[in-house]
This record gives sequence, structure tokens and C-alpha cells, in this order.
Amino acid sequence: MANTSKNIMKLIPFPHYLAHLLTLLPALCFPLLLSSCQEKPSGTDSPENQDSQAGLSHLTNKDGMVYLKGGTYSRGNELDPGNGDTYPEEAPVHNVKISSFWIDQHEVTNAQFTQFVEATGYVTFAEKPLSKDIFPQAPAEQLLAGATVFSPPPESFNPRSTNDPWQWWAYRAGASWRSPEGEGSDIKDRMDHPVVCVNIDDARAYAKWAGKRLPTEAEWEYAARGGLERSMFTWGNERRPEGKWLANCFQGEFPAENTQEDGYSSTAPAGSFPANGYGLYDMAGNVWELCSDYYHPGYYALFAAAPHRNPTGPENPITIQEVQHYYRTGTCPLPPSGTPKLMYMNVSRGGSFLCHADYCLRYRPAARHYIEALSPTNHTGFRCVKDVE
Ligand SMILES: [Ca+2]
Ligand SMILES: [Ca+2]
Repeated sequence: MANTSKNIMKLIPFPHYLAHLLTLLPALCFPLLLSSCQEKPSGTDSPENQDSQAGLSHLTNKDGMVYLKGGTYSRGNELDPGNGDTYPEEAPVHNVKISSFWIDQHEVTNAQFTQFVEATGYVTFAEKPLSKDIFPQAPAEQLLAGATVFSPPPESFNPRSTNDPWQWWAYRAGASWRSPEGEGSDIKDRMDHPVVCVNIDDARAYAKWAGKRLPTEAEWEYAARGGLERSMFTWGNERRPEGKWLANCFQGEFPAENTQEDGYSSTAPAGSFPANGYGLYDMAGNVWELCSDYYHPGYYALFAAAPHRNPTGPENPITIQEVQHYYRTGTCPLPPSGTPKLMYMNVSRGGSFLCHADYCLRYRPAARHYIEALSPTNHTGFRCVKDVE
């Protein structure tokens, strides 16, 4: 198993702000903040009958969800995606069997999240100050409500020359889904863009309100592949067919100079790039999408040894320290008892507008990443799924 510092750097395209505070802390527990329920989407009746009659692999309903007929697919990747890198957390390739489910055609947008907040009064994690009770040794300026925001340096440098992602990220007080770049920014002209600066609990609260849930990592990859078995990208194996950018990612010199050849330097309106084979948009790029699984870089090897239908991820959560330990040693211990939930890593998928082909080629269906359970950033959002009734 590769375990170089290069791998560690690739795995840290954004910093883990809360971790350094929490190393000082006693155990704590954040309640899951859930709000009242909304009407369930309609038009999801009897898809099994429809697809069995028509032989369809997928079907779109009027509520913006796509029905995916269950099946078995090859999950993971063992190949260099074209930039000379390896991504050991994606191996080994193995078969996964998935039941039928519905999935949102688009990432959840600011307009949709606004509806949720207006209906429930929900307040996201990034909008609430951190508690002095929880962070007794943290300075006051680090307890302000906010989120981690991409902050490119003024001059170009090689991101591989440092393992300090704070060179291009900053914790910004006042940043939230309403103000994705911090105070002075807003979303009024971005209502059709994906919501960002939300964390896993915020996403789960929205999903519950909408009568949905977050996808598992296995469901997400099944959907992202769009029926293309073992392809490198959601559209095939060529990174830029006919020279076209088919996902909102980063062009230029990461992180300082974004030439936005694809038309967007930050988020794009959901659905700005072609859909995949299942009619799903932005399964590559735009924003990372939260999944329900805990993250474990060695999970695929464990799963392949004991495969089962509809996997839901590792049983136990780990933190960034165990992930880094894994890349140094090939082993992944459990965190010490009492490790705060804030430090747990959840899976995120699909890459974002910050993925660069030469630095973090993760706008691929097999690419796996993680984010602290309660650490909002301005390149992470989500979409929802729904069980077939
Ligand atoms: Ca872009
Ligand atoms: Ca996406």
C-alpha cells in the first residue's frame, strides 16, 4: 500500500479547522438537529412495474428525482486516471449489489434549502458560534460562527510543495450557506446554485424534511457511473472529449490562478453541464456531495473480503489522525475512546469546482474523499435519495 507524504497531501485539499481545537477537548455530543417533515415527493409510484415492463435502467419523475433500477456494478478504481497519481483508497475494484432507489437529479440548490429553512426555522451549524463550554481553551476569535472558505494565495506556487492547505483555505467568520464567501457575500443571484457551507447534520435535517435521506457511498457511485462499467469519468474514459470540459472543475494554476475555461470559477448553476447516462447532473464536479457513510481509506479491502448487498460503510468512525496513520503505515486504528463527534470523517463524493487534473483529479465516479462531520466548507453540498416504496 502506498503511504507517501504525497498521498497525504493529495488527501487534504481542505484543512480540518475543528480538529486542532478539539484535540484540547473532553468528549462532547452534538444533537442531531432535525426539523418537521414536509410532504413526500409524489409521482414515485410503482417504478418497479414500469421498468420491468419497459426494460428501463432509469426513469425521471416530475419532482426532479431519477429512479434507478438496482443491479450489480464494479465499484472502485485501480488505475492512474491520467495524471500519474494513484489513489489507493479506491482499490480494490469489487462488485457491489444495490437495490433500486430514487436520487435527486441535481445537487440541492440554494432555492431548495431556502424553502426548507423558511418552513422550519432551521439554523445551520455554520450560523451558530462555537461554544466556550465545548472549546474551553480556544481563543474567542476562533469561536465565531463561520465556515472554511477557499482563499487563493496572491501568487502561484506548487501545492505539492506544502502539506499546509491553509495556504489556500481560511476559516472565515460570517461565512454560511447564506454568505458562502463570508460577510458581504450573498446568494441572491445564485439561487439555482448548489447550497454550500452545510455539514452532515444540516444535510440530514434537510433530507428528513424533504422525506428523503442521504445516499450511501455505494448508491452514490452506482448513480454517478450512469451505467458505464469501470469508466474513468462519468461520461467515459477521455478526460476532455473533443476538447470540452464536461464538469465544473479548476483550470489554470491551482490554487492561485483559475482561468475558468469551463465558464465558472466557483459554483455553477446546478445542471450547467451535460447529464450522465442516468440523467443526473454534476455527479462530476461543481460541489462535493455528502454521503451517509463514515470514511475509512481501507474500507474497500475490508468490504471485498465480506461483501453484502447495499453496503452502508464502516461501522466505526475515524478522524484525520487515523487517515494519516493509514497512509503512513497501511493500518488504520480506531480513535481513542471519547473522541468528539466533531472529528469524525464522513464520505464526500464527486469532486468540486476546486478539483484540478494535476493536483486532485477527483471529479471521477470512483474518487473517494472525506470531510469532518461538522466542518462546513464552501465547496461541499449534497443531494438526496429516496427508497422505493
Ligand atoms: Ca470551473
Ligand atoms: Ca457534484
